[in-house]
Amino acid sequence: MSQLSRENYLSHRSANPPQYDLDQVKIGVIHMGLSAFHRGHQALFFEKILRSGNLNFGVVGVTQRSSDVADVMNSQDCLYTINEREGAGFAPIIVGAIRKAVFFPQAREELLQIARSKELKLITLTVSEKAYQCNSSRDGINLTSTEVQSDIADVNSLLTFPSRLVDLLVARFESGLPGVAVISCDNLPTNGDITRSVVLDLASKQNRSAEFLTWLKSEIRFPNSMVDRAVPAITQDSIDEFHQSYGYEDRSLITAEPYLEWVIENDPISEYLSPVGARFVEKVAPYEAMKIRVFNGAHSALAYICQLAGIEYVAEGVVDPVIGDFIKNFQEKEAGRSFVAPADLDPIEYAKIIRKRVSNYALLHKSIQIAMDGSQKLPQRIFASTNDLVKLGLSTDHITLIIAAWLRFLEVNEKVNDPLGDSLQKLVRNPNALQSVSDTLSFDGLATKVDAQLFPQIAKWLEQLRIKPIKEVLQSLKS
Ligand code: CS2
Repeated sequence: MSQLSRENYLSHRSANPPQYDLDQVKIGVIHMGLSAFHRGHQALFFEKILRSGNLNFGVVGVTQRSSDVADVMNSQDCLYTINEREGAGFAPIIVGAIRKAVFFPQAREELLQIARSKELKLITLTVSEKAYQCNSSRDGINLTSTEVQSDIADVNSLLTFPSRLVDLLVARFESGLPGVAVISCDNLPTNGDITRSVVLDLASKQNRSAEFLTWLKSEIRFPNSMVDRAVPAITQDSIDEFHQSYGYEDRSLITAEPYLEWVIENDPISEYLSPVGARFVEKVAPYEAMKIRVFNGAHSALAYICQLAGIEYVAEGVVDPVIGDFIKNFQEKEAGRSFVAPADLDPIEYAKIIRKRVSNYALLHKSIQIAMDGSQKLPQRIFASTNDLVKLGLSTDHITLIIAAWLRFLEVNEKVNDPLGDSLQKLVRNPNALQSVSDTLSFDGLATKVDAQLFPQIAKWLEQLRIKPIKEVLQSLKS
């Protein structure tokens, strides 16, 4: 059998296997949400720490909804490859940093033990935007009263990521050891502040002791962080192609772009993460705004435009003259002007680099993948910029067309991958475009509401998208 494993990994010399002793690695990190993004991004930072000779940064990766990803990881001793791709270039690295992969409901006791150990330094999260919606200050999926009131020691009641995180933090508190940092790596502005309030909210709803709540506030750090690297969902074709080239099968293969960035608010953990390339700054907010509005905003825009134009990969969309031009203008004239940029970054230069990165066809980043969960992504990627542009008195021509493209995407697809999909699709399918826009964008579950004075402008675009091909509509903006 040629599947990657402990027995054979060292023989795959051209895939850059780890040389440190896997048995000596201690678990220093609990990561919740064993996503491709975690494996392609944060795990690489931990791998670099291990490769530098500090073996205290092994990761236990926790899956939350099913054991599938953990099962595949375990079938190859938690070893996997990140294959960086650009053009015809390949740069694989076999990663050993994730030393354990577990499914929370099956491994709760083991995880509590790790939370109580002096080796634990860090908890990281990639749980996706929608998982934070249980914060009572944001609408959406609320914790049921049964979850809050039931016996919290019962693993069956630990259904949401915040309840599991609180569970781990209670164990840490009871151990009497110092607190740790909890770093959210999801694409949300103020992701650390949001995590903190979700955790504190839940802990007080659960009537946790005053001592625990005080400890939580003073000992657990929630630095905000900005993460950046395109890590598309893997396909069987990429697995097969890799197998052909490197002579082994990796069912947990990750394809990623070479670009890698992690900006974190100043925190003692910088002692370990800064030497391996993470950047520590006093305020993450301007970097996060740039990343989410100018990169992710453009990414989502491309996703809906490509979907409406029948284009499978965003890399094809961004190099199309009409679509590429539209995205450039959106980034330069609108998204990039909607906030105060970090002092060391020029939005126009930044946007140019983003378009170049997105044109990396070898990533095979599908427009349908980026289009998922629009109701969870657009509030921070598009709606926040829209409202800021109105406040600043700047043009909203492109951004309103992007919102209309999302609405049209909801309208024409039978089913979309979005937790609010069904409700929004019912509202959007109204022959009266203005009514459609106003009902959909006013839906309760959307965390940010678009300024209603723009509804007629959005409706005008939607009317056009209902009768004309998207590229013709984009082009009309030029004249
Ligand atoms: C993408 C992001 O799927 C998406 O919504 O926009 O995952 C994007 O690739 C990363 O944020 C890049 O850092």
